[in-house]
Amino acid sequence: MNCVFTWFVWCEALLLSLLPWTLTEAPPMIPIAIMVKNTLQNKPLQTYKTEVISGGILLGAMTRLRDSDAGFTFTFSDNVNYGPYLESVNGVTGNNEAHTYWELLANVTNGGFQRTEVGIGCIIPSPYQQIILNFTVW
Ligand code: B12
Ligand SMILES: *[C@@H]1O[C@H](CO)[C@@H](O)[C@H](O)[C@H]1NC(C)=O
Ligand SMILES: *[C@@H]1O[C@H](CO)[C@@H](O)[C@H](O)[C@H]1NC(C)=O
Repeated sequence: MNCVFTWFVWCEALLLSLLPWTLTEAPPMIPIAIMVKNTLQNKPLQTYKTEVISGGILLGAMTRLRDSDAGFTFTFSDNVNYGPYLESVNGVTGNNEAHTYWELLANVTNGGFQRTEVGIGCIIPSPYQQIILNFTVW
């Protein structure tokens, strides 16, 4: 058999065995937690254990969670520059006059919770990452 061809077949087999889902089927789901925090209105912390597709965006996990029977709801608007802006969570809407908004935080390695540098359309959660949707003021 042609040497280059043999090499190619071997490499493809190796690739498929290392990353079994990349070329063949949908990637696995990874567990994450979405926490809804609203101390401004003295609401209890709510924690939703859910899943995101591996490499997928937080918005996808939030949409699946909303479509499940977990009782989680949210709305967003489309910003031309930065994508989806989270407007409301579980019926509570940010308000420009009151200077309230839904802040996004995530736990980072050895660093506790930090504000994310991007919005819900760009956050790609890591396995078991905890995301806080925090109703706060600016
Ligand atoms: C002020 C400001 C805010 C204010 C807006 C208050 C208001 N209604 O005026 C508040 C505090 C609410 C805010 C929130 C967030 N922000 Co902000 N914000 C800014 C800032 C400093 C100025 C925006 C502005 O007034 N522009 C001038 C006006 C005339 O233009 P505009 O297009 O109308 O501005 C609107 C958008 O910028 C929008 N907006 C603001 N932040 C964000 C973030 C996202 C993801 C989206 C979709 C829209 C959006 O609100 C503005 C008013 O409507 C910019 C940085 C900059 N210097 O531009 C960051 C900036 C836009 N924000 C950023 C981020 C990451 C966030 C948060 C995700 C932070 C967090 N982890 O919680 C949250 C949004 C969460 C959510 N609910 O979706 C990033 C976006 C980067 C990206 N590629 O996604 C920027 C670029 C700062 C940075 N470099 O990190 N923000
Ligand atoms: C966030 O916290 C969870 C639970 O403690 C942990 O399993 C996960 O590795 C953390 N994620 C990061 C990025 O530190
Ligand atoms: C969440 O919002 C509250 C109320 O504004 C604020 O005190 C707190 O620092 C924010 N961040 C976290 C991680 O709770």
